[in-house]
Amino acid sequence: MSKKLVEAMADLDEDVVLEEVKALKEQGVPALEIIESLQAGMETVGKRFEEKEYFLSELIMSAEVFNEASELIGGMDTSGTSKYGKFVIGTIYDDIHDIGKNIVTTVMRSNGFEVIDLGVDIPTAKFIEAIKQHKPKVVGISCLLTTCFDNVKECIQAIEDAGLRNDVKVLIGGGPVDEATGKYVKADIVAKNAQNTVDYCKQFA
Ligand code: B12
Repeated sequence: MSKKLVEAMADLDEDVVLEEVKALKEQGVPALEIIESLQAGMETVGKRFEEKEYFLSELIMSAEVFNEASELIGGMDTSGTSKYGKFVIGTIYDDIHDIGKNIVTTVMRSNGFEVIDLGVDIPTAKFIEAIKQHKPKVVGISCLLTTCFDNVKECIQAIEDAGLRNDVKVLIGGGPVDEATGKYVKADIVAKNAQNTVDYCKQFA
């Protein structure tokens, strides 16, 4: 990890973030490693927000800096033909966080999956419709808010009630999601990052 990049992201120092991303890219550091540093910086942003050192404006700013940095990183080839089948992903309803979901989408595509990205604030019915239409082996639900854990639980229960639970594995992810959350919402697996997602989904390809 780049300490300089982690700190600059945490401090929302846009110029240093972009400078450092450029430098790391030139040194040949892999895209996912650069993202890891940015993500670590975002964790500090979150902590500072919790501690009321940062406010909503800083959260918004952090998303802008992160997205600019991601654009600069680029370099993940998503044009290849899909060889591993379909993966449906979306952020659960009442939650509009999408940075992590978008990274997972990009990395899955670059690893040969056909990704159907439903977007953010996705109601249960839309997940069910997508499972029926696309018949993916795995569906991913992103959730960054603890207040939305019950929404994820309700969504997974509805997938079961629709008689689809044996057809798909349900993978959940997002900052505050852990093993206990996975058990609570009855997901099959919890993914900590995009690479875990790729490794897990390849088993069902
Ligand atoms: C940026 C940010 C925002 C931005 C989001 C912009 C956007 N376009 O996404 C904005 C400003 C909109 C925002 C709003 C809010 N936010 Co906010 N936000 C963050 C912050 C700082 C970073 C999130 C992020 O993008 N991280 C970087 C990405 C790369 O990491 P990631 O999302 O975790 O994703 C990785 C993995 O988790 C995994 N992953 C993610 N999704 C998925 C899905 C699947 C299927 C898989 C397999 C893997 C996977 O792979 C990714 C890559 O490795 C977090 C702090 C944090 N520590 O997460 C708070 C945080 C999530 N927000 C928080 C809060 C409270 C809010 C607001 C309620 C604030 C408010 N008062 O309005 C609103 C809620 C809006 C809503 N209804 O959704 C809290 C949630 C606390 C809690 N206990 O639930 C946090 C934790 C901050 C904090 N510590 O208090 N936020």
